[in-house]
Amino acid sequence: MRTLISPDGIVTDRLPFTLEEMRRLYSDMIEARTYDHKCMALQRQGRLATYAPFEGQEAAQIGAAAALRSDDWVAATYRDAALMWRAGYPWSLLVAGRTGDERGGQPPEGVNVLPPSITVGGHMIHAVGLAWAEALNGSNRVALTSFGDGATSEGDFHEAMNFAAVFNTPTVFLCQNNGFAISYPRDEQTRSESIAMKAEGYGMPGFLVDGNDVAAVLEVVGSAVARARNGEGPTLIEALTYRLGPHTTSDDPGRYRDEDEAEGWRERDPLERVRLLLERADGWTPEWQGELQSRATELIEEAVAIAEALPQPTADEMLLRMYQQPTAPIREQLGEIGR
Ligand SMILES: Cc1ncc(C[n+]2csc(CCOP(=O)(O)OP(=O)(O)O)c2C)c(N)n1
Repeated sequence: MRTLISPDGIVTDRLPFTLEEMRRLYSDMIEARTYDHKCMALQRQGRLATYAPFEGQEAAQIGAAAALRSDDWVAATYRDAALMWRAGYPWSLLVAGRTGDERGGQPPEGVNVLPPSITVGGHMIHAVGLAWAEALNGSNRVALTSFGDGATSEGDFHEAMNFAAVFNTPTVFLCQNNGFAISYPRDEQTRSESIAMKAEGYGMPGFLVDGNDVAAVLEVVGSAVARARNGEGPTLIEALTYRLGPHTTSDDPGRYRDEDEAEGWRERDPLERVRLLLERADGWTPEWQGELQSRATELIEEAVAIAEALPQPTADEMLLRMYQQPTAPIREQLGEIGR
């Protein structure tokens, strides 16, 4: 498993990033965690619908997004807000989406990030299609798709991986193995020793990376992106991490896992190891931490205010987004609400 920074902040190999780059990654992870905590609180106040927290997975998501160019494609899941944000999707739309507002699922012009997939695994084939289209059009954009360990049991995973390998599409498959698919543990999900090793059966490279190490994730995803951009085809990456919180705000993990295990993973916190590294390199002070935290809080509060100030959606905005021509059931629903 590729690791560059140990849990106690020691660099275990030559770090191919500058101190300034590490400070930026740290700042991004603070912003992401602030968003995550805020959304949990908003849901408890009844201001958001179900929310799927990503605490503990910030390094996997921020590191992966940092490896991309701003015009690359991202197809991710309900748990990938940090990845989607770092790739260009505004926090305010992510919040709006979680209130149930369909406009939250409409990325701004020029942002090549698909709305989050709630259907487990369904978006992997979209990423392959996007990557294939880019290759056919002669661009050198790549598509990264992120999914959980549970998604690897879906038929879509097999189709996406096989098609990508056969057609040599510039796709990066990023599996965030966070230990569970709701209550189902990773060891029961597949008899493979690792998810990364499944790559071999498809004829593509597979890598296992410490998903709580932002530098290692950036390095490994960066190499996969470079290969894809260079016409060398797809890669499967397994980022080994842990979901510190519940599956969603409707879940009680105490019913299926030992919370001591979660506590153990807190010691491998992806933010703390970078903080320790920066502190040792004179790149961190409590004052700077305070500034980062206040700035992050300000930005997230602003995003929530934007989302909550959106005027009530019209019937058109709710119902006419999906199809070019409204289907019969949609026409019926429009009729029911008086249009
Ligand atoms: C096709 C499909 N089947 C079942 C579900 C219900 N479901 C939602 S999340 C989830 C578990 C997914 O686990 P994993 O892929 O490991 O991702 P994680 O939630 O751990 O990030 C399931 C079964 C769904 N949304 N879509």
